[in-house]
Order: sequence, then C-alpha cells, then structure tokens
Amino acid sequence: MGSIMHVVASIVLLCTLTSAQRGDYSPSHDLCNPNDGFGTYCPTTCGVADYLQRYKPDMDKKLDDMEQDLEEIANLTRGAQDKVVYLKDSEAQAQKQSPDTYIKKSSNMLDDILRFEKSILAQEEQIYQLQSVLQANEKKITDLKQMSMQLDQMCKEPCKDTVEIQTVTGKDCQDIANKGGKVSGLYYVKPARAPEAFLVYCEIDSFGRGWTVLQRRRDGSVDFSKNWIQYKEGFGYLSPDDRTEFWLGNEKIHLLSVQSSVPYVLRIEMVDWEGNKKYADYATFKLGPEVDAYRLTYAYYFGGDAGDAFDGYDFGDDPSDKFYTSHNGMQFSTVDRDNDKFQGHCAQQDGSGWWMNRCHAAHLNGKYYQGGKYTEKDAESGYDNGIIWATWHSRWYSLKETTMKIIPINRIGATGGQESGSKQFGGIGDI
Ligand SMILES: [Ca+2]
Repeated sequence: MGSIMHVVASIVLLCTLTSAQRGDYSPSHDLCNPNDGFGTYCPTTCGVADYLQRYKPDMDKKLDDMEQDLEEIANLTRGAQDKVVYLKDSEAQAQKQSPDTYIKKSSNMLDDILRFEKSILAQEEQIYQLQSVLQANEKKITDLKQMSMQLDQMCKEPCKDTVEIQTVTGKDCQDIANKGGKVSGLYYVKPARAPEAFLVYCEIDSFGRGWTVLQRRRDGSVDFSKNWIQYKEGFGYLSPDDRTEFWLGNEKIHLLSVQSSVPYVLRIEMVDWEGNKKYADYATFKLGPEVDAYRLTYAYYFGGDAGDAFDGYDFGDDPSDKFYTSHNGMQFSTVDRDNDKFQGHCAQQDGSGWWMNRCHAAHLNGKYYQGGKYTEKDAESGYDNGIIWATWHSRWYSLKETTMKIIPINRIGATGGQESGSKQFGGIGDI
C-alpha cells in the first residue's frame, strides 16, 4: 500500500503541475509566431514556448518518477503490468505527438491511473472478502469431515441399546421368575394368545414372586388424558429401574389376564403425600376383549388395608352413590369413547381412561395433583378428577403414587409368612 500512496501523492503533484500549465501551452519554437493574434488574455505562442522550455525538465523528471511508481504497481498484479505497459506506450506516444495531444494524453493517463487505483482498491477489498468466504468454507469442510469421521467410527461398532432388557422370557413375570429371572427389570413376555411378545416391567421379589406391572403413577410426568387407541396400545415409558409412569395397554392386559387357568390377583398399591402406603387385592381379575370394550371383572375383594373402593362408595350425596360408583363389570371409557352408565361422559369430564360407571369411587388414571388436595375450582370440569381411592382418602385428595400389578393367585401368599400384609390373606390356603 505504501507504493500506492506514493503514486497518489505523485498524481496530486502532477495534477497541480498540469493545471498550472494548461492554457499556457503553445507549440514549439519552430511554430512560434509572435503575431498570431492570441489576444490579450492569453500569452503569445512564443511566451508559452519559453514557459514550456523552462518547466519541461521538471516535468520530465516528474514523469520519470511516475514511471518508476508504475513499475512498482506492476509488481502487484499481472493486470497492473499490462496497464503500466499501456501507460508507458501512451506516454511515449504522447511525447512524439504534438504538445496539445501530449497534454490530453497526460490528462487521460491521470484518469487511467486514478481508475486503476480505484480498481486495485476495489479488487483488494473483493479479494479480502473472497478470502473470508474461502476460510469460512474451509472451516465448514473441516468440521463436516470431522463429523463424517466420527459417524464412520460409530458405524464400525454394532448398535447397543442403552436400556438393559433381560434375556429370560415367559408368558408373564411369574413364569419368568420360575425360569430363573431374579431381578426386577424389563422382560419380554408372550401371553398364550398374543400375536407377538411385548415388553413389560417385572417386579421380582425375594420370595421368587414375579409381578407383571400394568400401571404406574409416581410423579405426574406422564399425561394420562389419552384416547381409546392410546389406552389400547399403552403409553408412557417403561424403565428398567421403575422410575417412569405408564399404562401397559388394554390389549396387553386383556391377553395377560385371560391366558391361564390359574386366575390372577390384581394388586393395587398406593402411596399418599404423607408417605403412607396401602393396598387392595382383587381375585380373578380379568379384562374382556376390545369388542366388549375391555370390560373389568373380578370375583371378589381379596384383601388389603386400603378398603374396597372398586365396590363403590357412599359419598352421602344420594342413596344410589355406592351402586353407581362401583367398577366391577364396567366397560372402559376414554375421552373419545363413552361406555359409562352416566347420561354425560365421565371420561371426558375427568380427562382420563377408566372403567367408568356414574362415575367412580376408584380412579387411578386421574389427573395428577401435586400435594394431593385439590378443589372443584382446580378441576377443569368441576368434578373430582384426581387419582382417587375413596375408601382411603376423600375424592378431593389425589394420591401420590399408584401401582397396578398382577400375579397368579397361587403365588400371592408365597412369602413364608414374612410379608406384613400376608396375615390378611386368611383364605389363601383354601384357594
Ligand atoms: Ca355416558
């Protein structure tokens, strides 16, 4: 850039020089005519010739300097070289031509130099921008190459599922426990009439009992307001360490519950917000097929300390309360399927899926209320829509945790009398 600034300085100087000479110029002495009548404003041609004679050496020197500067520019780019050659030629030609033409040429030359100067600056700016773009692209290419290498590396190793699924399989979790499954976790089961195996969470205890878990609420992380298909197929998340909420799915529960000649016991475990735990057991738990809207049936309340809420509850509003809030024999309803005994739509009002009557005394798929207590104002429809077990807590108290799980009835008492709740199963030996 130093040489360019030098050129600019020279150009300014040259401009000053030429503007001083412009109009003062005249032909050489040979053409001098003292009486040519230039008039009073202009010096005579002879005077001009003298003037030129005096300043020509200086002028020549300036032009030489300029030539030198142009040489320097020539080194900048190849295009500059051509330009300088052109300028040199022009200068040489100009010197051969008449003084008038020479002035004109000089002037043109100056214009050319200025244009050239601008062009160089513009090109330098453009080159700088292009270099930036190039650098950015190079970085992108490097990043992509690196990512490609990483992906390539990953593809060399076979995919591993990060969730551990146990290898033992069976028709239910008790079958798995019988076959040697010793730890609680995720297993594949294939009930007798199931078209394919599916994943379940098995709770396997120290007595070798394998509970197949159907439902889990624990923190409100899963929205249980789902439609018919979702309740049919199941939703939420199964985890190997029992940390997540889910509904296994009505179709799977149906297939599990009807597969064996040994009936199942449904155990419902509940935890309230004070940390108290209670449970309720129902013998011969079954879920009908989809054509019967997954109807719930059981033989009788098998025991527990939570009370028999499935049998309905007398809320004190109406003598028929208990009858109309019982669940045995009820079909399943969802927000988009009304199979209840109510003129309205219980599942839609409560935003859940359940064996609705008119509507419920037990409601484990209800809305999750942090802290437990809620009011009519908290419920969108104004109805009690929490996680309810009316024989334990009020219908305006939503439970903190629930589990629904099944086990063949002949295994439920296999605790050697060590389970605290076992003493309440007085009739086990007779079954
Ligand atoms: Ca209805």
